[in-house]
Amino acid sequence: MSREPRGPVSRRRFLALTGAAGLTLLTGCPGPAPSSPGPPAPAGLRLRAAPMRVDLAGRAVPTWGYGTVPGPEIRLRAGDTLRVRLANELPEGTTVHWHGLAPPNRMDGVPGITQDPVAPGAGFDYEFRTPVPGSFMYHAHVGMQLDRGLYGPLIVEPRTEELAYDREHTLMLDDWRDGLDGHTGHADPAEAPADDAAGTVSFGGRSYPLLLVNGRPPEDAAVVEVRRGDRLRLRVMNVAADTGFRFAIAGHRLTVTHTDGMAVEPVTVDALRLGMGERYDVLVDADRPDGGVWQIAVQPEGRSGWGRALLRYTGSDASRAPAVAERPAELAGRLAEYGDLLAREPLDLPAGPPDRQYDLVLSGTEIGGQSYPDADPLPVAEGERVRFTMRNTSAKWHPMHLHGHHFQVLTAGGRGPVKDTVAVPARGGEVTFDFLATNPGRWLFHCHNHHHMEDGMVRVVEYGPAS
Ligand SMILES: [Cu+2]
Repeated sequence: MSREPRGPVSRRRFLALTGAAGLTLLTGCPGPAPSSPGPPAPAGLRLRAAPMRVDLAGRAVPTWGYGTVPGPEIRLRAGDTLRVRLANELPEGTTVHWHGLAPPNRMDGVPGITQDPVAPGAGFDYEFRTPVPGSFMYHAHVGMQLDRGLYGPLIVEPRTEELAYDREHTLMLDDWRDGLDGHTGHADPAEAPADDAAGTVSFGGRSYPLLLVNGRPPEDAAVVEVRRGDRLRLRVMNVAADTGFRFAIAGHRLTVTHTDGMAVEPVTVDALRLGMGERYDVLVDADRPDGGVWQIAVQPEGRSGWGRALLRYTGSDASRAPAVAERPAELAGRLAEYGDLLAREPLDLPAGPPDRQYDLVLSGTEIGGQSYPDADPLPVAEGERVRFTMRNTSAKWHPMHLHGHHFQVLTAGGRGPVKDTVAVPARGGEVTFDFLATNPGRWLFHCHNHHHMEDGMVRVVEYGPAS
């Protein structure tokens, strides 16, 4: 996929590295000045997975994480080589999956498919090039480990940034119960989801006591600081196990520029919907003449609960912050739907019908009538144009994620967004996407509701000879 920059290069943009969610891992380097064109090439990054405590509004609860929740931000430039040494200090095996990236198969971090879990006390060196820029995530991919704190943001910057903005911030949205009730995140049969009322948008059925934004509960919200007149870039990422979110900012609109890291024609809306595993980049103009402190609203779809962060104009009185539970009208405003989004650079797919097509019914425990691990591989051959059509017969939405590839969602006459995770609506909802089979190996295709995944909503796309 060609990534030629279009449009003018920003002069006012700079990298607000210190404003990002976590630390930038820059081993052996003091870090760039804010006006630097980009961070130095990362080398020797280290991720240490270990038991830890996370402070939830003054309550320190035990979890597993990479030192902080979210884990440290990893930031590279397109074409760099990611080198991460995973040190496993957990009492069980673990791996890291690079969500949205297309690494060589052996670096994909999926136990039983591409990699044996890294044993307790052992380490593993992940190393691969990252040619495609975008907003990605990394997370553990063993059992329900992701439901703990084992996740973080991974940003690949383009060599030439085409967007103009003054500062940026990453917001990771999560559902949380680790350490709060002795629960380690495994599905509780007593919480088996009941069917929702028709028309309810629901991605899962479990209850989670807290929703976190950048590891912070609503009572101790993360603050995004802006100056009046700033254009802010937000990278919003849903890393939850069981919760889809509606996202909005009181008093401000959102201009969507990317989905799952891939550029779309800009469209201005009031709210986003993010299934688990999805990311949206938006631009926000901090244009309130009176400044202030504004709710960044994170409302779960189809269930109770509430998360938030705060947008604070520098110098504004923090005591003017909105009440914790104040829900802005923008949540019910215009929503960015897939049909609104046009790929800036559609995938370069061969013309004509697909070489191979799979029609897959999503049931909640099965994909295409089979439940993993009692499931056949889905064969593809290198160079093929492959089509997946998914029809959801269940009462929950399913955010379906394909490892190792970007796909073209076939909305808007084939010019829909290029993504790696796509939410298929409940009760008969259908989504079709095409991808080009260019990354040989065995790749997971699964629901990013980790409970549904554990229940069998997993298939393996397996490269083999052409049929
Ligand atoms: Cu699902």
